[in-house]
Amino acid sequence: AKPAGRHFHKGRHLWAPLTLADLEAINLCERALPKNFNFAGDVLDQWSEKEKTGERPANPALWWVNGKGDEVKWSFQELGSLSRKAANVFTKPCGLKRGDRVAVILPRIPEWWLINVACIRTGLVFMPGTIQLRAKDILYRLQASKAKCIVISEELLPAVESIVSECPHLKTKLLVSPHSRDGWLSFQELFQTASEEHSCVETGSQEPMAIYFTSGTTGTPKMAQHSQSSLGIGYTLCGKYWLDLTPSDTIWNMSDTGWIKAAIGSMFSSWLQGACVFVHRMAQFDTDTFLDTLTTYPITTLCSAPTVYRMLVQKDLNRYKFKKLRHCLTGGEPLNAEVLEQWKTKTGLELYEGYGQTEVGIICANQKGQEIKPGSMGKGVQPYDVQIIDDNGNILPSGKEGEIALRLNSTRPFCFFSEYVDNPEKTAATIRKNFYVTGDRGVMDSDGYLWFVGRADDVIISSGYRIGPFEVESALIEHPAVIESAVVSSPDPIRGEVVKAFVVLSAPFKSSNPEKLTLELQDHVKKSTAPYKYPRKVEFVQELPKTVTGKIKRNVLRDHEWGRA
Ligand code: BCO
Repeated sequence: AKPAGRHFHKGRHLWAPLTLADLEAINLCERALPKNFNFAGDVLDQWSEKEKTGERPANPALWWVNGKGDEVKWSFQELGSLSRKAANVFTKPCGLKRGDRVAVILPRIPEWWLINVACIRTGLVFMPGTIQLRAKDILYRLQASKAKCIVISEELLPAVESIVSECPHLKTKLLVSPHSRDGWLSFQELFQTASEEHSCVETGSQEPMAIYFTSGTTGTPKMAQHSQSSLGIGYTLCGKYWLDLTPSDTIWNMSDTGWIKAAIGSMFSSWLQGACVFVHRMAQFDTDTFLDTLTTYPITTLCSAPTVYRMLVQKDLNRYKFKKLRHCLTGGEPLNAEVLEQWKTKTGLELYEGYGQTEVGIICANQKGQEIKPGSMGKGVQPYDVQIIDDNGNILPSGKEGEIALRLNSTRPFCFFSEYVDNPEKTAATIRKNFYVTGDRGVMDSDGYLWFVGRADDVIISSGYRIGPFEVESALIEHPAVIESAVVSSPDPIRGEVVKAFVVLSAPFKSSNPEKLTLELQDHVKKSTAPYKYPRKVEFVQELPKTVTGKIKRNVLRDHEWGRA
């Protein structure tokens, strides 16, 4: 394959920039990965140039609103100069160096985008986290990653201040707030005086770019590390064929900044295609505000979890005339065929489902122009070869249920996560013969469409969140009423599935009022760990089903919940 990218040539420029066609060719394995790649320098700065020459329409790169009248609109040129200033904040007063890890736990504010791009410019490894994280969650993330810096907004100050003394590696605490705080550097103050001059680091294509914490059945979340190219190049085709974006489009991707879906839909896929990323900072999700936003702003492309569409189809959608909406997408959890049909009937728009994971991105989808089979999550997308395999790594024939897997060639695809940091065993456990196994079960039909069946393990997928039962059980056991618990999924008409806890009570609590105690336990979990994980259902039981060796049989409880007992 011909090497892509920075080839030297005569003339005004030292090198010819990578074109979108080069990036597509790399994704299609028609060109080799360049040795160096930097999303800020090689993609964002190219769109700035295209703005200057009029090759890109006058559409912002980022359009942020908060519903209270505040608005931010940045072109790619403004994003470029502002993120260079932010990059100088990191390298100069913060003293951070290429490869250092930075925990970025911010709500949907424009600084989140600036800071991520600044990290890319300086070769810092950003680690996004949802602002729902609690002190214990943050402590674990800072300790496990040995992060050198944390960036937060005011909401998280008490939680972070309660644990920073236990994080010896943390050198810099950066606060994004109009107010200053003792012991914290003020991002705003440093940003005001920072220079706009900054040379983008020539990062290697395989150099780490980001770490995402992802929950499993057991233990604490794993650190899935992505490279400069896996996120920075690997979403080119996703932006083009699934999101169907062009530089004239405006995409509203609803995901919280902590999840890879935000990186995919609100950064990489969208900006690779030069589209405008629209952001609404809704303090609390609300269907009326959501629908009003679609009628007020020229959003062409909408991406949201199926739970959101399930909530929206309950509304009288005839009352709303969407300004420019033409393409709707969904992912993060399975979409019901009925919701797809209702959305189409009520809005006239198709709903294109995509399926993927933090580790490998979008691997199958209903792409624009492709016939949709309601209930199916579409076909495998290029360059992935998606198959259904058995426990021994053999491909199963169509119609047979097995594990959803990706065939590996001799080298690991560049768009994969690089590894679970410091966890070679769990990294190795994702490989079965010559396949990467997703941990999800599914069926492929004779036309190559994939149908989701469920998790192969105990992970709960609720409202698009992936929730590890062990994390919820660990929070519950901290409460004096709980002797032991088992946490499983339970069906829910809106959220697909919800977290259900079966709890064995300690003697002093056995005669407590069950409703009151349920609320107390729910409140306790919301305080102990990210509230999205709290058990929406609680059942008090005398004992839990166990194996002869004493291991709790979550599967028995789960099957009972789903009527499969
Ligand atoms: O529903 P409740 O009110 O009982 O509880 C909610 C919140 O009120 C509560 N909460 C939040 N902050 C709190 C708090 N309680 C106390 N103190 C606080 N500080 O906790 C519960 C959180 O649940 P939620 O986040 O589901 O809230 P909500 O408002 O119901 O939002 C609904 C959705 C659909 C907007 C939300 O669930 C959502 O955004 N889901 C999508 C998640 C997502 O983006 N997943 C993608 C992951 S990446 C991926 O899948 C890879 C694909 C390649």
